[in-house]
Amino acid sequence: MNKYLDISEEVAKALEEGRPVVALESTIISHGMPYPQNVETALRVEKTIRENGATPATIAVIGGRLKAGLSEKEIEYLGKKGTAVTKASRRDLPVLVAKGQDGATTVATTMIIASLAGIKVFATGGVGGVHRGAEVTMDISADLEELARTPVMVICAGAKSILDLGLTLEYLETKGVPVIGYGTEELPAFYTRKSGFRVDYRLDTPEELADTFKAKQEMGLVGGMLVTNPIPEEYSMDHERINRAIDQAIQDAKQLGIHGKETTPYLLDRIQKLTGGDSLASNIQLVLNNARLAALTASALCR
Ligand code: PSU
Ligand code: MN
Repeated sequence: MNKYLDISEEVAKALEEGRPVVALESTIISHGMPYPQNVETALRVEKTIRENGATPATIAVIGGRLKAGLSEKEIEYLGKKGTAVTKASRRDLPVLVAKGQDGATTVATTMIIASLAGIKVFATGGVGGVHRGAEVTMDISADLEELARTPVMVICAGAKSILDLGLTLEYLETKGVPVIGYGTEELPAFYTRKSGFRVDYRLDTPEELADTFKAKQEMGLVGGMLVTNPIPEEYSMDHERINRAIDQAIQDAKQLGIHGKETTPYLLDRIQKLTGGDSLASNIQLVLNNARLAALTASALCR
């Protein structure tokens, strides 16, 4: 085992016995939602995974240790600290580990640590991507590069239109990352089920997801797979309304000179405020929906 990695007792036991485990990220807790909804959601997500037959492994860096499986206390700690915790992507890990510091893991770093621990399925809300205007800023999330190199299946609700969805799909195609629509031919846009962009393939069952991932791995093709699972109809938002909030948030970010790693957390927070919390309610529901699918898929992979 990697000398910097700590696997919790519960997660280690499940892995040893060949039982399904689902990884969860912690930037969504510290930077993706406000306290206390962030902690409540993180614990509800873990519960949902258990109810669907798998073991949750929330991932973070605590005191310089890579953690696969957090206690309730550790989740509460990260949630309360919020944006005071370092948002940790691939480039941040060396310094955090060497200095013994804390970090909330993004999709990229959660994939790295999940892979070190031997966890193959990871559920979250949204992934990073190519930002609008990236042809000038070059702001492309390290999440995409991680999907190209690290063997973890990431189950998300598609990508928000804070990103350039078309360029994000092009980037993933270049990097050889399969983008799967779960029960849909259309890329879901996080808060809504439709985006106007097509996914590469539609798959309809957890077994099909598991078979596809297995085939990719057994052929020796490096990298992960992105599963986009549309938000349930009853929780999806009105297109016009959410897109107006997103456009406004992007304009505000520009005016304030927000850039780099602050961009995504700023936009998420601004959108939540502009929609009077409705987007947060949708966000929570889509994460629970992804957790359910991830648990079923991890179970299928174990069979
Ligand atoms: N998108 C969301 N919610 C999130 C994030 C993205 O809808 O919480 C977080 C995830 O942790 C993702 C990260 O990995 O933001 C991407 O940040 P960046 O664009 O700086 O790579
Ligand atoms: Mn960025």
